[in-house]
Amino acid sequence: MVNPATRSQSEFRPNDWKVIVLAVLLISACGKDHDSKPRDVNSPTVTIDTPTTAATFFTASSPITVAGTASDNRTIASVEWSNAATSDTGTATGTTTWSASVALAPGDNSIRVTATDGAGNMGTASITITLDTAQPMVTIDTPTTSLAYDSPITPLTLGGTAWDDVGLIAVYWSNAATGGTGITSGTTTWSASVDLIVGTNPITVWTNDMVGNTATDAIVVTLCLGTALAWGENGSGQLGDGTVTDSSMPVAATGLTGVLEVAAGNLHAVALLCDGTVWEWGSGSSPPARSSPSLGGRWM
Ligand SMILES: [Ca+2]
Ligand SMILES: [Ca+2]
Repeated sequence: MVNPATRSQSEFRPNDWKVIVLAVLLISACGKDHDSKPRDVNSPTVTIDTPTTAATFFTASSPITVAGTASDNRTIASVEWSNAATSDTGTATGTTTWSASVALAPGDNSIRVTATDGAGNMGTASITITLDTAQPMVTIDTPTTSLAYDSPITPLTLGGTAWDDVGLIAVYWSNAATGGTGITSGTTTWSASVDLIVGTNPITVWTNDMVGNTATDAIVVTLCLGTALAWGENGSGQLGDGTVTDSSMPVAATGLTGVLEVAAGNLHAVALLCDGTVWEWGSGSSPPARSSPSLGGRWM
């Protein structure tokens, strides 16, 4: 074959142009392949490290700094955040190491961070940050809402309620007289069985919310375990032991514990219990002539 370049124009044949055009196209295509990179199909990775690497966090203050890192096989173009609770969005400062100041709404804030590479691939990370704005509350309701109570029994069941805007970790109790302390059953409605010693028992109940705010309530419980003892003539049941038999030895009035005070006449007796009730027995009580104590009323 004769080289077209060495032939005269009159010797140029139509197929020679096809050869030249193909050669130009090949050179052009080879040049383009040499300059371009494969398309980036790898998404960035983004992590939240501050305020925690955990999925949830509780705080008492707003705004809060959210920060972390991002990485990509090529480059990170931007890191952006959004807060579903406030509908706020923003661009973080930095890319591979980034941070943002995010305002919070009371309660749960679902925050999403999105890192985008130069090809538009995205990677995301999320955290729920809960803003706790209120102090908790706790009250003792059982056996009384009063500041003091005389108990005829031990252990004594204390109970009450507690509240917080976000959540309570637990409700605790302590008895300064015994050194005893514990966690109650339940939180919003709680109860505890507390051991008492004879005498005064200063008892404190407290609770903590998720960010460490504390509420307390207190009661002083006096344990009285007294009994009523008597001896002598018993013809009217005035000894209260359930018989009408005289006794030269002290006998206990049946069924009475928590006796605070006793008063006696010739043929009858009355007792004030530390729960505030008054019991009577013997002649002249109402109904008359009972040999065992019966409930007569409540001391006012
Ligand atoms: Ca990428
Ligand atoms: Ca709270």
